[in-house]
Amino acid sequence: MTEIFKGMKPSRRAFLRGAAAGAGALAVGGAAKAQGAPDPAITELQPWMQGLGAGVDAAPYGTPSPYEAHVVRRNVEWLTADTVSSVNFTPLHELDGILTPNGLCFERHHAGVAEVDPAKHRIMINGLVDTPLVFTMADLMRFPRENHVYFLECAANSGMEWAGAQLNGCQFTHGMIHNVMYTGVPLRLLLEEAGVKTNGKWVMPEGADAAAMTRSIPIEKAMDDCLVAFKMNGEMLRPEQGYPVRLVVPGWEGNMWVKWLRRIEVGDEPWHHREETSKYTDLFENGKARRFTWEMDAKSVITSPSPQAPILHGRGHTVVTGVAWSGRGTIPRVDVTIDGGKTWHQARMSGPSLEKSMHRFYYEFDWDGSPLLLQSRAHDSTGYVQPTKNELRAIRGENSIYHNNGIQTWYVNERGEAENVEIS
Ligand SMILES: Nc1nc2c(c(=O)[nH]1)N[C@H]1C(S)=C(S)[C@@H](COP(=O)(O)O)O[C@H]1N2
Ligand SMILES: [Mo]
Repeated sequence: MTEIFKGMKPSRRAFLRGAAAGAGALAVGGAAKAQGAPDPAITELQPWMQGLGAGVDAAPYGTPSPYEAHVVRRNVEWLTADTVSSVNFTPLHELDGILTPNGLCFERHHAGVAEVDPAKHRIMINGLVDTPLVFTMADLMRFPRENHVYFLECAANSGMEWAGAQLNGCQFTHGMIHNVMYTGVPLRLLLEEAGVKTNGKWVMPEGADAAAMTRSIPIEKAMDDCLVAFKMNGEMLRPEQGYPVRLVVPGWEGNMWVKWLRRIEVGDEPWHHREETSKYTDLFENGKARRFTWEMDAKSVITSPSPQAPILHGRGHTVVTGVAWSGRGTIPRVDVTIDGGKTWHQARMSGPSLEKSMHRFYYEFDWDGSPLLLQSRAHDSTGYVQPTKNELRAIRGENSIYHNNGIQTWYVNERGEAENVEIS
């Protein structure tokens, strides 16, 4: 045993011993097994040790190991009557760190994925500007560009949970989010090139897809941190994410991040289009609707353990992990509870802490095998604390679809299986 763990820190050695001792009949890794029957994973030559592997020409564009074939975007059947105007979900329970791999970013389209030829794509700036301009992709790439990591969350993320605990998995309850490094040109530079007239107070980005997605964005935001982005995680945008160019509206609801961006109109008032009147507004109990709710409030979710990621190792040292984000800044702190909120523990934040980006947290504890009620609670850099679902309902009533940032609860039973529940 000392041989195996040579070089490891004492604290780690201690908990592994503790786990082996406490687990009784449960198999808890090599240390316990080393005394029993030989482990064929050690004693036998595996096929991959006995022959040459694939050459460097086997996969000019790499894909994950076949053993990772379950790590995919998924639909919710009753939300996907029509796959063209639809949504799928990021497998958050399989991911770690803060970046979402390009092939796993959830998709939301109102008229399917437009297949745009970049050579025939133009970006127009018109309306209340001194000089209306048209850019090719090559023109766009001659402007100074910037790199930023931002989350994009659909305002409808967790929308199905307003009525109570419904979907079994954080992929489905929270997977309308991705977190990507964008390369793009600040929208401000393009607007300055065209020259915004003094009465230009709003901009309206428009998509080149059949939905011709349009939203009204105040000029202050357009001039602040919006990007006209063409790359994600280093490579050109995926068609699903708006190839060859999309608008990035940091911290604000995903609907405003117009994909396949073809035009930006400058105006003196908002346009009141479909996506900011009948959709993406919050209807209150008294029949009034809250409009222009652009910012995404601080939110978090435990990604493992969770319904799709049960505890398989039995009692003992257990890693709880999840993500938190805020449209208003960074996440200095996340609290985790394993007993439904009776006691809270400050989680360990890990990795970069970036504005309007996902943050990764961990909480490690010794599981005694009794049922758990797992929750996480985000604090953002403005001092805001993530509310409970009932706190939200008390203010917003029962009509809401969008902007559900309430605390999520997973019930974990003695076998380590997790389920979506609510506690009052
Ligand atoms: N042109 C266009 N832009 C669009 C959409 C669309 O259907 N067409 N959907 C919007 C919505 S509702 C969301 S949540 C995000 C989703 O971005 P994603 O597909 O990269 O996840 O794109 C937004 N931009
Ligand atoms: Mo959305």
